[in-house]
Amino acid sequence: MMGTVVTYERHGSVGVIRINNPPVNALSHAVRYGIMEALATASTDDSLAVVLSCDGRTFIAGADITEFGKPPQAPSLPDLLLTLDNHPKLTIAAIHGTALGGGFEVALTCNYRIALATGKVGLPEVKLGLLPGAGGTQRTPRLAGLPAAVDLITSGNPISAQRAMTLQLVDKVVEDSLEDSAIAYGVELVEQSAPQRQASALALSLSAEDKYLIESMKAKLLKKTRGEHAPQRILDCLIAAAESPFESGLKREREEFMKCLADPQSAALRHMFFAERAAAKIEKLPKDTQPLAITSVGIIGAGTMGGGIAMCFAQAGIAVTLVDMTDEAVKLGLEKIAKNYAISEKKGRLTRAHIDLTMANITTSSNFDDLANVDMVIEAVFENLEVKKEVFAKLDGICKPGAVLASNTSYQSIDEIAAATMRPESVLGMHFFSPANVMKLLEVVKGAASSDAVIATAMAVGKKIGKVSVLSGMCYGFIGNRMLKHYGREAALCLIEGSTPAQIDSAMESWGMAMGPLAVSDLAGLDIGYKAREQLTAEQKGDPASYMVADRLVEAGRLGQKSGAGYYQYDPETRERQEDSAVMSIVTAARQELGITPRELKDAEIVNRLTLALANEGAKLLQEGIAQRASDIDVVYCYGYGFPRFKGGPMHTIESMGLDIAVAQINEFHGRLNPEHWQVAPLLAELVDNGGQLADYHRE
Ligand code: T1G
Repeated sequence: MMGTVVTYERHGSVGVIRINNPPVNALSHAVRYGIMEALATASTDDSLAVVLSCDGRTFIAGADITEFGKPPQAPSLPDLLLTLDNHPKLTIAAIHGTALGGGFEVALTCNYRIALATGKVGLPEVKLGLLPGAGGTQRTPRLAGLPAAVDLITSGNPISAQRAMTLQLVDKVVEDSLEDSAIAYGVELVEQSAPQRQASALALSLSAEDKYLIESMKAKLLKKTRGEHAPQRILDCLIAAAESPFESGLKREREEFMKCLADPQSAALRHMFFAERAAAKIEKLPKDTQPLAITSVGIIGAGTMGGGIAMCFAQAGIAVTLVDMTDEAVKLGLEKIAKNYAISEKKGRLTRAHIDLTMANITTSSNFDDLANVDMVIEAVFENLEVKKEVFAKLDGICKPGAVLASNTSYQSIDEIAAATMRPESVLGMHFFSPANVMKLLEVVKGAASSDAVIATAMAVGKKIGKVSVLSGMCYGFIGNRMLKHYGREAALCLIEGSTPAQIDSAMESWGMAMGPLAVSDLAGLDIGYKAREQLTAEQKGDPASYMVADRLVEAGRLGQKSGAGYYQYDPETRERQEDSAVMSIVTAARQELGITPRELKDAEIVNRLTLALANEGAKLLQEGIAQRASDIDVVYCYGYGFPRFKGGPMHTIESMGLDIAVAQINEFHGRLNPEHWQVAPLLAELVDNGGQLADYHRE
């Protein structure tokens, strides 16, 4: 009757509508159609109550995101929920796994909700640039009150079944036998002549404090989300829920939902949802490749990076041996980790019990021999190739056969490091981003000899420690830092051509970057680039205009935040950045030395140059096979470099702009700026010529 995705069967006086649409029971057209049919059957048979439950690992986890942008197919979810809301029988949702988005909206439309204790509920639409478009903004506040609804819907984070019950969003929580319990619950409710409670019929008013809460949330979210539209629209829907009858609130919600669906920000965020999942897939890796089991890890180097990496593994329950050259160095490293955790505890992010458990996973040593039996070693020592080669040669003689030897290097050649060992197949890069215990990106860098199993292992262990792993081929700077060089070059050139640090950074931050490029340089330390340039020839350094100011700042002792001043002056207490006239004196002197007459630059030129410099280099990486797919590059930039997810990453940005427009702009830069910097990536030219898309490009 309803095909295989939805079945209906009777259990005594209770009808059970069961959904089986793996992997997450998304509300595809077939599912919506099947539920509608099952409700029709249940409305005329002699059942007294109807249970809605799901097979597999979770209750409905939302609308089918793959259907967005395609022609709608009846019944729509709102139509289905209108039928459900007015169904003649008592309806009960049986929740397990993660009842999310449209799935939770289905449950909220049922008269009652019973959940497995391990179950979670949530309305994560905001993470897709959307809002609950099937009554969620109208029913949630009626059941749980406005403050809880504001938090649940604007954060998009799931809550436990227990918490949901406290908020009146779930009526009963059971430890097991969910479907049987739901059937028994139905019988019990019928016997008690329980009312067919409709959330839509509940009254809601807007108190003065609720109104204040919503207004203050509008301001807070505008700042926090850097201009995302969905959170603002959600708050408007919640006000409508409190100020108007259900039907008109529902109508307003639909209008705001359709605006979100058409918004480029949502297209970008939905792109990122699938991009993050695609990044985990390694093309050409045999399907039966088994990752090695990693239960113990050695970290070499107890500095900032090594300590942060150690925290990632310890928090995932993996035994860590933190090694450095001296006991003193290791002791300092451990103290820094403990201090980091104390700050998290003070902020209420972690409990002392959790911290003690995590710290118990970390042992320390100043003797490499203690790494003889670990499954994996991650080297995080000084960024010098010779030092790294010595470390790997030593590890090669100590670690057990089959141990994975990874380097956290940002630039150095994995192949040269691997050649220092007798096991190059076990060597690869695992490039973390500072602070390693916070930043989600992990670049897994494949050496020429890295085996499939070792690559699969690094990708899997990355996921286990909560990272988003992206595979990179071997080139100087891998994916992220190779592109960053061009981004930084354009920022430096905009400065010396006539702009100021404040204009460049505020232009990029207003556009959506978490932090402007010059402020980022100050954070990382200007001396790092300075030291790297010292090892290069004049030719390798490129156009002096692209680094003269940075050099002059370092030579003036302005290393960035670490010295209290760089491109900006930093308040010693708040670390707030302030413009500093001394910097513009240095810039003016450099302009004179180079014979550059300053001109006015518009913010749009700054944004275009920096974003197109990234995407153009990204297209070269893609064509060289360093990145597997364009969306991997977007994942690298959104998870490792503060690129706004609501722009979808550099490659999605130019795809949305139109590759023909992007190429025309690059050609305009080629004609007006330094032509060596603005050579259109051959792949972009090819795609414009044949009308192709970056999203469809796969290197043969
Ligand atoms: N639609 C289509 N496919 C989905 C999907 C969805 N909603 N959710 C997951 N998938 C796919 C996913 O792409 C992957 O595919 C596989 O399922 C496993 O997912 C009207 C408008 C549920 C917590 O935002 O948060 O309802 O890669 O790898 O880590 O108001 O998936 O295997 O081919 O993530 O165990 C709202 C999104 C939609 C939930 C499971 N719902 N999903 O996590 O597995 S909008 C969401 C998740 C909406 C209504 C609005 C997670 C998960 P493949 P996975 P997981």
